[in-house]
Amino acid sequence: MQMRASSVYNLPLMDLLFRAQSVHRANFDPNRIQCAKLLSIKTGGCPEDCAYCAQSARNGSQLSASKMMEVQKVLAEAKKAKDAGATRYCMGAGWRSPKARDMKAVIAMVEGVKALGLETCMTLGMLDDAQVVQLRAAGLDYYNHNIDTSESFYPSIITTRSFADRLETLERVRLAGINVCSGGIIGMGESPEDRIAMIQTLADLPEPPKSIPINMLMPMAGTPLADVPPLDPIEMVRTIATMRILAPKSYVRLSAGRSAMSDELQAMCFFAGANSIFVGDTLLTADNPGDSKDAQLFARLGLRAEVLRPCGAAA
Ligand code: SAM
Ligand code: DTB
Ligand code: SF4
Repeated sequence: MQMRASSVYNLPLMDLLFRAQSVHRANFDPNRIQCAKLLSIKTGGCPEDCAYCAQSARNGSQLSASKMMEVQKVLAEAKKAKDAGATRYCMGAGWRSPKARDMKAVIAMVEGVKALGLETCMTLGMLDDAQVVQLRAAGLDYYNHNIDTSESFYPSIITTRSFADRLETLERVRLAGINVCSGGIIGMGESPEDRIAMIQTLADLPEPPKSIPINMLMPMAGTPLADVPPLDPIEMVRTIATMRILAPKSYVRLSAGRSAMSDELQAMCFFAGANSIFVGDTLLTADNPGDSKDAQLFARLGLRAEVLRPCGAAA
């Protein structure tokens, strides 16, 4: 029977966790975590008004806009990430959408990172029909484009593009044969019903995204959400557990926000079914715990990093 997020999210926590961990074990090795590395290939100066984001030119954050990184520099960073144990390399740009003139370098990055034996992911904003075809032809494995929150809360967070725009790009990506990576952010002042609706929307896509990042808001100085009161961390655990139950075969990523989380909270998130993290000491612009802290965390919890089989399928 297909579960509804609304019938699961508010279960007594022990019941929710037991269900989520049972679903998780039926589909994944519960002691393996996928390690992805992020790189901002073009930072800041973004014309969108996403209230959480340090890269929006409309927000008062101090971030100055950079040019797109050179391909060779990106590949050198990707090689370092591979040597440190990452299996997926995610490249992000502070764009509303890529310009035609940007595509040549973007494609060279996909091809080069893939040639290193890493899975590739890009997050570049909205894509048109020609761009999804170009990215597919380059061999892009995943495209990240988050729905971010519920349809009804979305206009309180972003006004420069609509929820429907986001869904449209996701559908283009899917139809082009690129794996969809899509999730959202919690802790932006949304209600539990908004979190439930976001989870349900993701689960009800033509197929659930294969990769689902769940971000805890990292309040960025100068943004409209800089002073939002912190969310009860148990809501993060509930969000992950519910997402795991509704998308049993997807990677659910405990994404932004780990630098403010205790080992114990992260352990609960893994028990709830999170099986992917971003490694390294920076995300796009914000802090992340870094490799030595994560090595200690993995040792404490008996977790191991996932490795890729030669064919590219996750072990
Ligand atoms: N510009 C592209 C876009 O918006 O799709 C790609 C980059 S954008 C920074 C990628 C995602 O990072 C956003 O959709 C959002 O979910 C997440 N994100 C950005 N700032 C964040 C913050 N302060 N805390 C948590 N997540 C954040
Ligand atoms: C996603 O869902 N989270 C990542 C990735 N996809 C691109 C980005 C997190 C950004 C956190 C804030 C920053 O680094 O500026
Ligand atoms: Fe731009 Fe993406 Fe940040 Fe929104 S989330 S302001 S689109 S970089």
